[in-house]
Amino acid sequence: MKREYMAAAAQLGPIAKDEPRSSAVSRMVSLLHEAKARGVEVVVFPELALTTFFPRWYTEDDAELDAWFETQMPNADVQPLFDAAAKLNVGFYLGYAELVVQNGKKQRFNTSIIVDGSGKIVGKYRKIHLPGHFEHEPWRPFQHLEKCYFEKGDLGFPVFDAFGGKVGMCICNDRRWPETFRVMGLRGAELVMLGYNTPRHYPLAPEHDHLQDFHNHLCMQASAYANGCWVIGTAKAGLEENCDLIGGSCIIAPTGEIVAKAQSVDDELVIAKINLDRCKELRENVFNFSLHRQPNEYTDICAPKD
Ligand code: CDT
Repeated sequence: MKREYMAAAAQLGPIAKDEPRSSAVSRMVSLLHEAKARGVEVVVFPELALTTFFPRWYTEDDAELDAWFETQMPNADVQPLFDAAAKLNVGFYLGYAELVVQNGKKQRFNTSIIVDGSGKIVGKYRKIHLPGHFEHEPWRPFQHLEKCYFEKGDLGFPVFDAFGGKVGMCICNDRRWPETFRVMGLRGAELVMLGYNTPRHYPLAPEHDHLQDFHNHLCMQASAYANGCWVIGTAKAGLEENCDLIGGSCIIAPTGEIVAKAQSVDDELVIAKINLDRCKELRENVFNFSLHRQPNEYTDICAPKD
């Protein structure tokens, strides 16, 4: 695949609690068709894109929880998305809740995959920075139970050969941590794809609510620049089950500039032409890692947690 092409953040508006996966998938298939019609070859869907953001509700019922998870990928509900990708030759990133049995143990992850233009899965990532809380906290207006429902990802931050270059993935809260991008940057990432579900209201520091859009772009722009990579960040946005999710899906150049941004908090394609060779503007100059980095001075960063 060539190194310059049209890419898109495929933002989704709210997904209702009772909205079936078939409906979310059909909305995404429509976006894939629109992408093709507009010359786009790669699209990025949000985190947990097949369902509502279920960690906002507490349950102790395993069966109720498991119903939000996928045990196979693709499966019958998601197959139309894979079929459309192959028919249209449009690749995609997709976030979903993954349930696996590994080493005889049931494990739940917040996962994303890269699917190429032939409909084949070519990369998988499991979210490492899980935000929120472990226990039911009824004082909150809505729960954020990612720490309770998911395990920390066990795949590290891999970088894949895909879409004409080196592609990495992360998921939502990961984008706030510079280490996420630096590890992928060190592995040569030229494009980082990520999906997010970010409530406007942060119950622990509500005085920051008005800064949610700023912080969203701040962390992605800074990390794109400091690692000389493209970033495509895609929201699930809008008023979902009474929880206001920010939008702001965007495509960010290696210079840190936002080159395309969502205008709505609904289903919307945010499109820009990306050229992976532009990463060199940073990586061969101000962020020439081998010339300028001083890792001996950074050892505290990798000290184990206490
Ligand atoms: N999905 C996700 O990771 N959301 C978090 C919300 C803030 S922490 C409760 C985020 O970093 O956007």
